[in-house]
Amino acid sequence: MSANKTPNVILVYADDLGYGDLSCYGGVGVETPNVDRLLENGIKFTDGYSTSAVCTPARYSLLTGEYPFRNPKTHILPGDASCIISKEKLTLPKVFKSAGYNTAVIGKWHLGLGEGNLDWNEEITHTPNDVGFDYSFIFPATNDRVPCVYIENRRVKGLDPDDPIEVSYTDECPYEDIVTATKNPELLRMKHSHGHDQSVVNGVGRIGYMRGGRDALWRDEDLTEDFLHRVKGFISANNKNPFFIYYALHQPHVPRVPNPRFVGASGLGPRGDVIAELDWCVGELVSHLEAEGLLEDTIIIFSSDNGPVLDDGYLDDSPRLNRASRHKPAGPLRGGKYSKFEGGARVPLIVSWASHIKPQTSSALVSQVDFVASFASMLGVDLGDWAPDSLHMIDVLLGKSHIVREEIFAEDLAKSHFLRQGKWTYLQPGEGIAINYHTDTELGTSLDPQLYNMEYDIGQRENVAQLHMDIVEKMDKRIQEIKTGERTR
Ligand code: NG6
Ligand code: CA
Repeated sequence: MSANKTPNVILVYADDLGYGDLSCYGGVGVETPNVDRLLENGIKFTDGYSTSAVCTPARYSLLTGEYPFRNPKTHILPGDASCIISKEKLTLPKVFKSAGYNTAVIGKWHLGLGEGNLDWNEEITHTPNDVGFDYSFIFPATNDRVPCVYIENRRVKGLDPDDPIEVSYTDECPYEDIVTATKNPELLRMKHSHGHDQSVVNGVGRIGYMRGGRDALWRDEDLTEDFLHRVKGFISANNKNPFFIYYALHQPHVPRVPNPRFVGASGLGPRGDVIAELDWCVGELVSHLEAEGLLEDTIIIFSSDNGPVLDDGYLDDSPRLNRASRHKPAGPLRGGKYSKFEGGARVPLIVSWASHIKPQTSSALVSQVDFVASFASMLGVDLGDWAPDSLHMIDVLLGKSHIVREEIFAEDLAKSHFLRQGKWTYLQPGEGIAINYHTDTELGTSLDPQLYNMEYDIGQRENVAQLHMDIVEKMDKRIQEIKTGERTR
């Protein structure tokens, strides 16, 4: 790479991939050779975090550099929610754009579209294209929420105007003429365990009701190829100028419906098979960059939005098969998706840059909220007052410095927080259920304060709060300070 050329950046962001789901993170019973290979020129962060144990808030922080609590709309959004990133806000793609990059988001969005009462048959006025992406090819929310269509830039892709789409998230189905999982369970090829009993699309029950748009529906089996194809196309079209791609994979989120080529690939059932599919995508991405002569000019970041879950609402046999093979999606961590324990927001994080980074492991505390400020500092972009929680950590991310974040601050599904400072992790006390019996997740909720020493208790088994009330008080005060302050940067 010539000295004055800025590197391309591709952020590969998995959905619900756990700390124990990659072989390079010591995952038992999984093989992810392509992700592992990123480490031949990459850093494996052992203490990397998103800001939330669920998707929308984690992605909000990733793209805006602010903690989710600053925007009260950062909950798991329905498929017809308005866009929660305002148009004027500085975002990660805007940082790249102002440095001359072309930017794209391809994959899962889940940050809302439009400005309320969205008409899916018209141009959409508030899309990723309004918050910094030159090109977008997304599905609106999750692969288990309607509408099951792609949005390319401002329009539903492949929509027949004579078969308009309607979407509803009311409790009762407002359309008499559609198939629902409750009415027509015989049409399901994958049964639900909880929720997912509304519209049936492609033989799978979903959250929300939709009618029409038949030509525009995606097939779960094709999502991977459809996204990968666009990623490759965007790379090829931009091989002469710098680009940023937010490649938001849908795996291994439910419903787990791999392409037939990956059925049975893992021995762990559909969840393992879609992880094999995800790994294949990373291999394809790297090969394509190589073929375009761009691998050495491209930083690849690999991470996940939140921790893992086995039964997230469909009976795909994941709990039994994972137990049988002793695969633990969260590895040594306690809890998982939705949880305030480490399994919720501590995720795999790899930064790879061929011929620039030597293989290494880092235990630096790093948060995805820092990507905005880190790339701004790499590119000389002034943040002004935006991205109030994002720290300049580019040298840590590229393995050139060990001056690290002093604290990690993240939330669970219920928006209760945990704070990590050095070896200590403190979980705020609060009301609520301790275990989600649907997903079989320990949520970390307790009326008692919890303090864990991460140096010898990564599995958070021994609450030592009573032995260190001074630390508990100090950390609790710090959480209040963060929540009442305007910024942490
Ligand atoms: C939950 C869904 C779950 C998943 C999650 C969002 C039910 C019973 N559960 O409400 O399946 O879609 O929302 O996941 O409907 S996330 O990764 O996008 O945060
Ligand atoms: Ca997720």
